[in-house]
Amino acid sequence: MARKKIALIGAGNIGGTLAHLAAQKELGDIVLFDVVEGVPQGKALDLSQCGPVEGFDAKIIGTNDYKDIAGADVIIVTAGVARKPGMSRDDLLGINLKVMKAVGEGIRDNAPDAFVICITNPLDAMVWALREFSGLPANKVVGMAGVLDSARFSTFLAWEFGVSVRDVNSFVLGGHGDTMVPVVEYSTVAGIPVTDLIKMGASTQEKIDAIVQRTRSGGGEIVGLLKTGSAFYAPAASGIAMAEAYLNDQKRILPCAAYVDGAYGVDGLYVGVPVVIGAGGVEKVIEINLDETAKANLQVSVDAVKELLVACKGIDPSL
Ligand code: TXD
Repeated sequence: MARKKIALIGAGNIGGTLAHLAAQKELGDIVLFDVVEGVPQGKALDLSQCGPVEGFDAKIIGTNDYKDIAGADVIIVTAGVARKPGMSRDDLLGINLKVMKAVGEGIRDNAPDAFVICITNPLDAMVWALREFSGLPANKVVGMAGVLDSARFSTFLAWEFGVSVRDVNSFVLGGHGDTMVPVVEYSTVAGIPVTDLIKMGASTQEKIDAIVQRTRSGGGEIVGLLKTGSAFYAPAASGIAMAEAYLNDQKRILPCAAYVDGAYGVDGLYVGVPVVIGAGGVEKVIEINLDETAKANLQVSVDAVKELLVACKGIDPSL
């Protein structure tokens, strides 16, 4: 059986980390693409030389030519500009929209059968634009945000309860931004809802509220510390989890920015919801019952995404 092919568009911090993780897990051969000459080639060479030490066989090449992504099974897009301190995700809109146009056309012309995972910010608008520009079916284009946001939520919950992160399962809905909706009712520790743990005295409502807030601004906290860029280890790990779910037909239920038409009262928008990812791409959007507060919060998030799309259409009338 031929090896799978993973194309990574953008060879920056996340792109390089994605390449390393994909190689370590031997998900397939890897093509690292960037517009900057030398960087993808240099990173590919460096990463290839990890092979003998770490014991992986993946072939890794760097390129500036879209033709090299031909036949890719999975494409992960991180191309664009990352947030600098003081810059909101939305400030990135104009710059990264142009990038999505070039990337979408590159995918359309060279690898239209791929499963495409978008990571570039502002995520909910960029994944929508990438779908539009590439023309791929909506179930084959998905955005990574929820896996990362819920990983952040789970990390903070595990610290609060003093338990292993493996026993925490947390739930985040909505857009990737300050309006995201961490849902405490559906977040559990070893199956016990966090709301019950508060009643049992293991934490307080105030502490959990603070964790929800820290999760919402989790990206900004790291930008503020790094000063020269944004988070990349956990974003890359999250993108790889989604790629593995597709490549290995795992039917994993992951919170992703997926195309929602009908569920949650959303009509034709990319928004963060739990979905099943398997060999068919996004195979199903899972609609859960939300209480009134979560519903209202989700609506705020949906409205924020809608505003971004209006702004995108203003910038590029072809959308
Ligand atoms: O949860 C999430 N979705 C995110 C999103 C979490 C963290 C960071 N997130 C966003 O990912 C971030 O705001 C950025 O928009 C992307 C990529 O972040 P990264 O940290 O990898 O940024 P870098 O290191 O600046 O890398 C971007 C690369 C860089 O090498 C550029 O030369 C390249 O993108 N680039 C391009 N590649 C291909 N084609 C075009 N047009 C292009 N323009 C820039």
